[in-house]
Amino acid sequence: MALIFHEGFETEDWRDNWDVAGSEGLQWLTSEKKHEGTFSLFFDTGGHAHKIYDPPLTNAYISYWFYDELKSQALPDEATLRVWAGEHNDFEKAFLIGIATQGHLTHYCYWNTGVNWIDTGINRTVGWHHIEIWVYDGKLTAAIDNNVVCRDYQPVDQIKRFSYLTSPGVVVWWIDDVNVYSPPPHYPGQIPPTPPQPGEMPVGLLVSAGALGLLGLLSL
Ligand SMILES: [Ca+2]
Repeated sequence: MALIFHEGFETEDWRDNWDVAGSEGLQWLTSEKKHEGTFSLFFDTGGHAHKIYDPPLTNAYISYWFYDELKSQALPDEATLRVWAGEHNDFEKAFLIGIATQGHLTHYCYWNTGVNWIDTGINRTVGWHHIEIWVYDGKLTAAIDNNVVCRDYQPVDQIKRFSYLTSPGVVVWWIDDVNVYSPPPHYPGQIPPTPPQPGEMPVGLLVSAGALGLLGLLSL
């Protein structure tokens, strides 16, 4: 496994690592909420940030945390993480996950173009929630709070871009501790490596920590 990107939103130069084109001033660091460290990134309505991978990632894992304050309006729109393959505006090859009042007001949802918003059945609650997305073997699997909600979704076979977006007039949210690995440190259903926050640790230390975790399991 290799950690290829980490963002804890602890310094103002976070913008150097992201593209916020078109929504400058709609997201900012705040200590009001944080998953780790002192700050998280607050997204006001209409906020947007994304990363581009060229060439696209074909064997990768995205992990991040978001804070849901449960305030939303019953509008046909959403706050989402959008994971894209193909071209940037190709909804045929996009996967979206998060808060989607169009899909369900009190559950988290994911979206794909074939069936539109899908209710995960997982209750929205106030606090931090963990999203994990794997793209490997030409398909996508996603989990919320350790529950796999979408498995082996095939229209998304690579990550060309991933985005955070809050649609105008809908909801706000906070994001923290974004990690991108390629290849993934573990796969759906496998026990995650320890420690769970790779932070600024060198890859060599991560491997050692994972090996120690495995040894710990074997000794049980
Ligand atoms: Ca942080």
